[in-house]
Amino acid sequence: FLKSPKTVSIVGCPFSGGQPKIGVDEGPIHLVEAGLVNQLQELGWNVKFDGHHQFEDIKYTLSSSSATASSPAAGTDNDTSTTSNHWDPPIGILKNPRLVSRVCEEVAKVVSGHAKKGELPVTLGGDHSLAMGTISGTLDAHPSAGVIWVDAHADINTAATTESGNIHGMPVSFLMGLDGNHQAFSDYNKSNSPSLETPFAWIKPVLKPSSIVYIGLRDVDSGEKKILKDNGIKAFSMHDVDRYGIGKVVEMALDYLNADNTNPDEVRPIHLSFDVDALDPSVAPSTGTPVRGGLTFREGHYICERIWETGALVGLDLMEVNPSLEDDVSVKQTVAVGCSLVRAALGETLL
Ligand code: NNH
Ligand code: MN
Ligand code: MN
Ligand code: MN
Repeated sequence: FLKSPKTVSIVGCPFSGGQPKIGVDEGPIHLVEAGLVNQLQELGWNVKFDGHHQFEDIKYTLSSSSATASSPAAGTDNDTSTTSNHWDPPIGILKNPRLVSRVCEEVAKVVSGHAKKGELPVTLGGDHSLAMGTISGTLDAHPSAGVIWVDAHADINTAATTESGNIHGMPVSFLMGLDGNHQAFSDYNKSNSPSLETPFAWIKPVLKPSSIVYIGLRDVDSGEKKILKDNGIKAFSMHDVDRYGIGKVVEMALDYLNADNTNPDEVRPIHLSFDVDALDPSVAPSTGTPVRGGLTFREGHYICERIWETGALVGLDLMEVNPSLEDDVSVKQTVAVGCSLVRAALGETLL
């Protein structure tokens, strides 16, 4: 399908509602300002980019469709995403559930639309809750696709296990339709005030537990460990990267996904969801939840290069760059690494 370079569509998603720190919504703006579009054109890609997505109208629609829309929004501190709005109160402890749901629903349509035209969607976050949208979109266009999720975190908490209530720690559980969410949302429906919508009802549980492989994990919550185990989900932690080396780990990840391919005659399409916090904080400091002991610059790039080399890449996410964290030098460094990972996944470094 994507043998020779054609068209890449940049899906810029300035969105931070899946976590509490402001600034991650500026990630895509900084990545593009750093010259990413030109850099990809120089690699021979036809690049489609017509500005970042505006999710403001979603906020507006949500707030004005709420029965209590005339009352002022709660809270005035500048930490917009922890300030819950009257039109989007928490469900359990989940923060901004309706906003996150609507934004991801739109992203899913955009990504699927590009992918169905044969383009390669590259989504720039924004926080990792957006992957509910990107992966739904990819699987809509390429139903046999497998996911490689590169992250310090597993992002597979359910409404029953999350300790933070931050939805960027949960997207995989929604994509899989795990039980812990069903229960929480059916409880919510019983007590729901009819003016407020039930979020995440649009998500189809399209991702099988056997269709994802993790690389880089080192900060996994205890509830998540149980979920990974109970569902037999393949995960290569930093311990595995140390033990086998990154080359072997990526081969094992690719072999695992291809062994499970529903169509044994094709190389299985791959969606790569890359959370920049998978990299060591010395390499990518400007991110919301840095964890020591991460991937080196080369290990991160190797993953991208090897996946490019398979010719099977059908979707790419680069998430969680937060240009308002750490000093200017760190921000520049993190943005530059982000651009560099995208270029590596799009064929830059292979001779
Ligand atoms: N596991 C934690 C949570 O659910 C942290 C998730 N943070 C991330 N994930 N940055 O990639 O809140
Ligand atoms: Mn800025
Ligand atoms: Mn993540
Ligand atoms: Mn992470």
